Amino acid sequence: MEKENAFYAKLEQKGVSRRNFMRYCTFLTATMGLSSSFVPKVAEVFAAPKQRPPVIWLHFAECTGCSEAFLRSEYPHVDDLILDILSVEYHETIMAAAGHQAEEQLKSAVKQHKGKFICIVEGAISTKDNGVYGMVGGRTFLEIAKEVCPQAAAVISIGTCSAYGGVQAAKPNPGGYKSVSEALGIKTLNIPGCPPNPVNLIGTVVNYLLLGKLPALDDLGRPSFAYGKSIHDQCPRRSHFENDAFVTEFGSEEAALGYCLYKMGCRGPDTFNNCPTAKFNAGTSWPVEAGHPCIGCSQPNFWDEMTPFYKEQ
Ligand code: FSX
Ligand code: SF4
Ligand code: F3S
Repeated sequence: MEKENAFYAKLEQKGVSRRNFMRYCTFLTATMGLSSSFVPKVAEVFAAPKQRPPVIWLHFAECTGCSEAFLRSEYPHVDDLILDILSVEYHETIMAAAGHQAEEQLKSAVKQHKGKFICIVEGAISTKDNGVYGMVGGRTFLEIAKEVCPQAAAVISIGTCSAYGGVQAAKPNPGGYKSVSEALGIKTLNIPGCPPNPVNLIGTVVNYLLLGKLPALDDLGRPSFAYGKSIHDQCPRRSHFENDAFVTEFGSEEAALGYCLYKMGCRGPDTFNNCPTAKFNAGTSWPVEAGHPCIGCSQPNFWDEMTPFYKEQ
């Protein structure tokens, strides 16, 4: 109880009321596909954590948009999230250490938490010519990943680059870039999206802390709670041409269809993610709601297969 009170006092100090925090937990619980009876338990994971799994977060070839999206998650403030439910041992973007000191930190964290840490990987890995086209601190991404990932309890590939290769693996792919799973020949839990929605990573971690296991995955290694439906199946614009009332309102089926972005090249029918319900920026909006067609950023090979963007396929 004391722990919980301290947590809520800390949130209040940051301007997050208990009511807003509970609203966030309700949203997170629904996103995870759990019934509302789990809301208090989800809140407890944050307010009175029983364990803080060590996390080692690696950066390879990417734009850091995945970390940026995560660091901008609205509730709870990321420092609470990181400090209270995870023990982040290594993360190049937010750690104080740099240079050799950072290299040392990685080595000692892996040694200390061998077999117990969650390895979150951002970015793709160069495999051509022994991976020489992508290096950190004089070592190739491939070498670092081969050393660190097999020692983790679980490897989470965050972002389309890490999950499927992303822009680095787009044709002609001169560096022989591959996803973490392909480059190492291991199974990873994939949270694609360029960038992915932070709530899908948080939902995955909370699922692990709450139920003691990772969430159910589909055949592309994605948590089904987030990637089980296509964008199109959940899109509010869809109703405009499928709903007779809207067709009447717009005057004709064609006019109602104009409200849908399919003719602007929307790839929503071929893309699986929960953007229409999870949204971005604290639930403000998502691409199609903002008037931009979905470009398929959560799908494997989207740079090759979904392009040219803005053209009906
Ligand atoms: Fe890739 Fe993440 Fe796209 Fe960027 O680091 S999924 S390029 S948003 O940032 O890996
Ligand atoms: Fe489907 Fe895109 Fe049209 Fe929405 S805007 S209904 S996702 S094609
Ligand atoms: Fe990406 Fe399409 Fe969602 S472009 S962010 S999967 S709407």
